Amino acid sequence: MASLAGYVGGLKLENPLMLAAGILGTTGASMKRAVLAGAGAVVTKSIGLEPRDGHPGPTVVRLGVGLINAMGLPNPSYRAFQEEIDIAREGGVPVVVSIFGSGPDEFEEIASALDADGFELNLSCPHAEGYGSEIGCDPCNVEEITKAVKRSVAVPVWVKLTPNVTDIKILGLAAQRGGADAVVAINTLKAMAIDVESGYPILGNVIGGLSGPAIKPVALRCVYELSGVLEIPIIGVGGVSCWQDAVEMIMAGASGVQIGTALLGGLDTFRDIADGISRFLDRKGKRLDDIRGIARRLR
Ligand code: RRO
Repeated sequence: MASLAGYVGGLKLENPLMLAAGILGTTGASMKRAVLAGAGAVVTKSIGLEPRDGHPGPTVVRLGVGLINAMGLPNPSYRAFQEEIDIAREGGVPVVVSIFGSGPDEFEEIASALDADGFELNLSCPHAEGYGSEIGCDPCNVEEITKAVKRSVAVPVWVKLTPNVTDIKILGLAAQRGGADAVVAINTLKAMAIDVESGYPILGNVIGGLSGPAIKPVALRCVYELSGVLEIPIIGVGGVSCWQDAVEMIMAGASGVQIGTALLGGLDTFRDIADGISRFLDRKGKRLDDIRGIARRLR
């Protein structure tokens, strides 16, 4: 079967499929499960300066096309997280820590205190006051925060971008100017749901982020647009549920692919998708490098 090994955003991976931030990434044990199931790398839940309970419930609405969450950055604080990273690292694949903060100083403090294989800067959570996309939709912030973290760590730094802007390319270029080793596209799309019997918004926070199959075409478009302007690698994420979705991401220009919501259907998803990609490459007589960005070259 075709090898899927290669470098993604400065990390050597056995395969380009990763656990996306926010799913199963709070404990070392759950991240190790993802590794055993075949993940080439894992990204943790986003970790901040202080412990947070997150938004009031309900925090998740399940829809036919995916789900809307408004978890609200619940996390134990970076001061209580190194042990979980160390347990996850026992799995033998890179562990990338997703971090959030209100500005360059907070990001720097958190990143410089943790020992990890890489950092993913969350500049894109769509529903947290003062964090995520509230600061990450401004390209100056993206550049400054990326620079600050790059100055303080020696491992790869990825920047996760918000799709809730007119032109995601401007944010990607800002991350690149800041020295990012890769961009990750996309975080969830701003969304809501209403209970028609009562008229109440369903989520405790009213507004949340949509993930799952509904957003895959949006994520694919973002990866495609970014690959037209960036020199740094792009990691595609958003609604990837089967090997064809992952191949589409790679054909749009992605070097790596993260999987999140689809894992609610089981961790076998990692091996199913990896096997599907390998068989596809064998059938076509090609390697991963041959198909990366092919949709841009063929148009
Ligand atoms: O915790 C969350 O509510 C959350 C985060 Br940090 C994020 O980046 N994206 C999202 O949809 N939810």
